Amino acid sequence: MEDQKQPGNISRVLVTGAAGFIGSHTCDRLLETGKTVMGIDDLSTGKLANLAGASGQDTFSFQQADVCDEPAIVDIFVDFQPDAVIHLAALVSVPIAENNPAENFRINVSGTQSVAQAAHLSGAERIVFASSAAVYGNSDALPLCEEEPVNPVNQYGMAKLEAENLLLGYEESHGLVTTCLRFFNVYGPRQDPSSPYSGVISIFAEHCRTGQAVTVYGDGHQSRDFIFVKDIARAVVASATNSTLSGGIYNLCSGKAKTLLQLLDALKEIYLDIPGPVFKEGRKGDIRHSLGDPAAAHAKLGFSTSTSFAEGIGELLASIQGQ
Ligand code: UD2
Repeated sequence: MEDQKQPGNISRVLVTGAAGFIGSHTCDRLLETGKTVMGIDDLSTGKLANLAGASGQDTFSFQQADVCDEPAIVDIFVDFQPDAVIHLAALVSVPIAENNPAENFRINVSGTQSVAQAAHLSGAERIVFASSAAVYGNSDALPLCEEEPVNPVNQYGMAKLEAENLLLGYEESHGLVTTCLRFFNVYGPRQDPSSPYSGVISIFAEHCRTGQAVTVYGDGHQSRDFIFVKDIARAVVASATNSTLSGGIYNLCSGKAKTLLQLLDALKEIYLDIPGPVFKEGRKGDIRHSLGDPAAAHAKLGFSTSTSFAEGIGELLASIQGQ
């Protein structure tokens, strides 16, 4: 006999981009909270090694699949019957999106369309989407609250905004409760430092560990609101699995900004002999300052960060020691 879904009981969660940096921490967190999890990933940038902890558990399963392959995705979703979907699969690099707009659109917009349709057809109640602070563009109204007008200045931000609207359309048409979480700059263990397009903290940490000079694009005074990946995973899981929460759009941020030069100073306290940075021209599509207001996520999702910057950096550095 087929399992009957019980509204409001979120026990089965499907995660796209499961083998990625944020996806794998999200799977770990879901499993810690007793959920049955299906991870999908096309393994183009994600790694099975990130799922080493999850894979050993009976309540976890994994399928290699591309979110843009809608028939395959629909089959997987309908077969698994998720109560909630967490959509993290994405092209995550601002400069890669800038240089490959069609690929950015294919993955970040069309891929989201496939996932929304599959979530709808499989009868999922809720979907949580990894949106981005990039939708705000270069606003001076810092810290940014969710009511701030959106004005993306790069292809990546435009695609994330399009995907938000697409999902909110599914909520309107089909009642799929939708939470768009606008991630600020996420860092922590498992963020691949080997790509020049990875997050700046991971790249700088790896360069410092191996004694190489870092490259600073621009003058180094640009600032970011950095948030630790396990804090993000906690917020994502709560948004997906707490059926008393209504959907909406929320910033996930720390509410504190650091410039790249301040980040380097923090690393210099740990790696005393690192060579000075090499300065290069600023990246096309780069935002100057990014700082979020975490008040709405706190008030409506009950979320606040629990990892200080020093603790987060410490955990990241411990994870890359001896690699
Ligand atoms: C990050 C996210 C993006 C999106 C956005 C939200 C990553 C990889 N990107 O984009 O997905 O959520 O935040 O606004 O997590 N930089 C250097 N040297 C380096 C690498 C970077 O100077 O070796 C600079 C870069 O030019 C930028 C800043 O560091 O000014 C941050 O770059 P990033 O790629 O870590 O993140 P961002 O803000 O472009």
